[in-house]
Amino acid sequence: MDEIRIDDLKVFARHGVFPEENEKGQNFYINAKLEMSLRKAGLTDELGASVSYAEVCGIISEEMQKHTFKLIEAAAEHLICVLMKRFESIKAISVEIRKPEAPIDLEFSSVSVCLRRRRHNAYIAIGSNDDYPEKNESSEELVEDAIRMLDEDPECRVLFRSSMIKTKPYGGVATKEFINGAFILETLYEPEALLDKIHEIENACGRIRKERWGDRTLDMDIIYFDNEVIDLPNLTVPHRDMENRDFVLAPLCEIAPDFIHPVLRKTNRELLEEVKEKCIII
Ligand code: A4P
Ligand code: MG
Repeated sequence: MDEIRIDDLKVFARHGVFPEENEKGQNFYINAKLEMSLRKAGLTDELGASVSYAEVCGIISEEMQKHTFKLIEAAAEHLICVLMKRFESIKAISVEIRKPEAPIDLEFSSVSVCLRRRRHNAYIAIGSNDDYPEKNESSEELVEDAIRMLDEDPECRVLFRSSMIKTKPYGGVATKEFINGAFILETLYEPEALLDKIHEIENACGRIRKERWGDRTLDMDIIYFDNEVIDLPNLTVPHRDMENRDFVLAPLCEIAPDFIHPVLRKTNRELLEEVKEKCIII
């Protein structure tokens, strides 16, 4: 991947754990690496086909001064989110923040953090078959709320979403009808961090884990994460059993019919055609 690099951009700002750092301020030095295709800019010689490094420097300087973070990790994370939102053509960003005047009573030249984030596409199935009386919200409203909460997260953006369908309960445990759908989420989170985020939103929407496959106010499952195959104790991707569920595959086919299951090597459309037990009712 091509790169635009910015080295040692000097910014006077007030980040730090100690109150005197927030009051007095100090110099920070920032390195940024923007990974993107520069072929078009190289061929056309047009700035519009690239990203203006002057604008990037301006944004970094302004954001570093506008906020006061305790940690340079948080400052770097924030810079990455802002730059990724502003420039859609950037595929990945590394930001290094150096702090040569950090309050350490020993001889050293600098301390620094370096963060790298890249865009991923997560394919999420969403479902609900219970309302949330505490918030006076129906299944339909809970599903909308959850999608909005993810879209509003600085590290996420909903790219495409399916329509919502009503389905009969699958698995023999849940009793009420479901609302089901799917969406493609562009995210800077790595898979486990995305799972944590999803659980946080499920909890905010009144999810109580009583029994597996039972009635629920909100359930979000990571069906695919790019083309990755993940086998961790708390996360299996592609989602196990998704190939047997038309309530997952039908919405997925609306938004990504040709996406290929990285293990079964079949498209969503082919998988849907093979599902035996149909439970879509509308
Ligand atoms: N987990 C592992 N892999 C994943 C993944 N790819 N995405 C772990 C999300 N979570 C994953 O899930 C249990 C644990 O699975 C999580 O803690 C996570 O670490 P859960 O959401 O707490 O419990 P659950 O949903 O009851 O279990 P499970 O096995 O995820 O059930 P499903 O697969 O979500 O199925 N019928 C209709 N018509 N529509 C539905 O939406 N949903 C279910 C639940 C049953 N019947 C349904 C529907
Ligand atoms: Mg689940």
